[in-house]
Amino acid sequence: LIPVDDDLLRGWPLAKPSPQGDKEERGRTVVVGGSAEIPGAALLAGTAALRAGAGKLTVVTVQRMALAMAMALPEARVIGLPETAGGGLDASGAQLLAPMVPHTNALLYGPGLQDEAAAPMFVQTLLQHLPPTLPLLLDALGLCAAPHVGQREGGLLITPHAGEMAKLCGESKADVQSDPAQCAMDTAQRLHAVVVLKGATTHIAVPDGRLWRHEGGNPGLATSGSGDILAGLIAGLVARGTPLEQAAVWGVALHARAGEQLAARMGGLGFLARELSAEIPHLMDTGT
Ligand code: NPW
Ligand code: AMP
Ligand code: MG
Repeated sequence: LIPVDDDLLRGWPLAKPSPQGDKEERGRTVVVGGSAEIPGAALLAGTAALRAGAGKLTVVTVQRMALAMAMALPEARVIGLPETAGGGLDASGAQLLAPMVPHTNALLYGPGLQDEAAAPMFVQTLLQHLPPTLPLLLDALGLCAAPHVGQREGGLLITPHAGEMAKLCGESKADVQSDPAQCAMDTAQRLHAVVVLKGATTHIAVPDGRLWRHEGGNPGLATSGSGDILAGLIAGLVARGTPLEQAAVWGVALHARAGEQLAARMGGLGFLARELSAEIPHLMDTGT
């Protein structure tokens, strides 16, 4: 069990951009999520990906929210797709989407999605038309697709909280919380995934058995949209070329430290998830 602390991060630095580097070099992130009832989650995740230094961002959401999304996040390309009756993304849209995002470096699926029944079908269809080397990240409702994805060349990364993990494992939340480290490791092996099991203590497990534990952050991080920021942040790091496990460890640490900084400046409770993102660039510069 490896503790995520300053020593670990100092010895495992994020790659620096080359001085001549352009935005292509730091990769394209595609965030698929948001729905009429929860449009903000994809916005938060997309913003965090850019704050992590990703070069380009595309947000894919339901057609009727696309214009609002584009106005709220002018740095993004925004693609609107057809909706299911349940307010999710219809799988027919996945076939339309694939040729529009051919050079993606990280695909995040899930924040703010509605329609659990339709969620796995959309991403399965999309993956059939995208290269197997593309890293896939699943969060929120996108997590229900995790058992259907199989082993991926580009890797799979999931970011459940204890409630979502319980559902994914068919266990009770109390079972997950009684031994989160074991649960993260078992799930990493079963799903061939990097698992970020979130909480006040976060465990990060990879299929080969390695396990990290992060303690830090503060209760102010337990707020609406906080997990969407974490998922986008990790996706942005992956788009930059960071290996999945390093992106997971660094993403968790940066997210927690962003919370600590906001707490110190504003107070321990009541900062907004969207305010976490702006803390990230400076934290990345100072190393830890
Ligand atoms: P309960 O009720 O707490 O007992 P949430 P979420 C459980 C989007 N958002 N530890 C909880 O159980 C997200 O992207 C959009 C243990 C419940 O059964 C997602 O798509 C926002 N259990 C969606 O909303 C901002 C926990 O898990 C289940 C737990 C759901 O978001 C907000 C689901 O719980 C939000 O991020 C924990 N720490 N937390 C927007 N701006 O539009 C939850 N559970 O609270 O409905 O799940 O991850 O917050
Ligand atoms: P979500 O539930 O998906 O919005 O994610 C919540 C985020 O806040 C996760 O990254 C958790 O690890 C983090 N978090 C929640 N509660 C705490 C806490 N008490 N201390 C530190 N981090 C927390
Ligand atoms: Mg969440």
